[in-house]
Amino acid sequence: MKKIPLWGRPARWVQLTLVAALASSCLSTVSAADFQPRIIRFGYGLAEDSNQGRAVKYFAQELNKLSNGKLRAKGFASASLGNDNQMQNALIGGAQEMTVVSTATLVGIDDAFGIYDLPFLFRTEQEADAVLDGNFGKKLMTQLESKGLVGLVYWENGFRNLTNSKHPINKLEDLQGIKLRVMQNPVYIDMFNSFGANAIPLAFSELFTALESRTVDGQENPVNTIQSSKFYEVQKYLSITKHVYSPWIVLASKKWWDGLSAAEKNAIQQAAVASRDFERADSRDAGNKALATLKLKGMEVTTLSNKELDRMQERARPAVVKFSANGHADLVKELQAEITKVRK
Ligand code: KDG
Repeated sequence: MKKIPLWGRPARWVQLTLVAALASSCLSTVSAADFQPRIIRFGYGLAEDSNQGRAVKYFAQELNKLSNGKLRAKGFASASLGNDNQMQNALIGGAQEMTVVSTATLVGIDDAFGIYDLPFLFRTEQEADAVLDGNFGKKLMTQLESKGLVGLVYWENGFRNLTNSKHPINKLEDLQGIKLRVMQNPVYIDMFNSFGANAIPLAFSELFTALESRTVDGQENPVNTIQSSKFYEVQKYLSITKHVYSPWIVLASKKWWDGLSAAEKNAIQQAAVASRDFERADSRDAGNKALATLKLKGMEVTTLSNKELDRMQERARPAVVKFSANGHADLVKELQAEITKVRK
């Protein structure tokens, strides 16, 4: 029988055993020492049964898995922790850990975020994904850190359309005198006033009541939001304009974030990226079905012609020039160059 030198078999077997023991002890050391049990209050403005709510749930499940159950995100829907601006301030103060808000509501903290509200910027979701997830979108996110916020990923709110309770909107002139709720953001106010509407800035959390009481005649949002917020109950007319592609941004409190371990930050970032991909797919799938549902709910749907959309774009030009002139000329040029690049 062939003599196997003692150093041969035991050494290899011992090596494999040692490696396995070391690996498992390293993993258990990392998971034990580097994940503290934490509850993460994740506030958001839409209903629990919405694309936003489903994505928060998905994020929480992913993070639970990645942290062996130690990092537990709890979703708080329907602005129960406050509206977008109130939640941004709660994060800055360290009173809340996470939120997802419209980038349009960040202009009070960093007015450069108004750039995403310029009309007719993106033509497709794919263009938006490429720019938002690329250097341009990341650069804007990094600027938030000096304000006490950590930008993790962008989600999709979607292309925005008009609804109102007065009459169908088929051309610019139909907007004349319509009291239109807009997000609290100068680009939207200037844009819709230039269309002849009476732009009324209002937090999303107050919108349904304002529509129901006829304080405002109309509003503008993606079809997913129109459906999940049940605006069809108080709005008769839907006009497809896709005048702005609206991102959401997932934020963490920097005060809280700086106290996390590298492993915890990595797990949260991984879960955020996974939730971004889930949310975009879910939003697009739901968006394709929402229009049929809104018609079934009794909304009268019209689609503005390219000629009318060109007129809207021309009429909104002063709003774009004004934003540019407010210290953002280079940023606007940079974004337009990025879009041209991805369009090729
Ligand atoms: O928390 C609600 C926000 O996501 C809100 O900004 C959504 O598009 C929106 C709007 O019209 O306010």
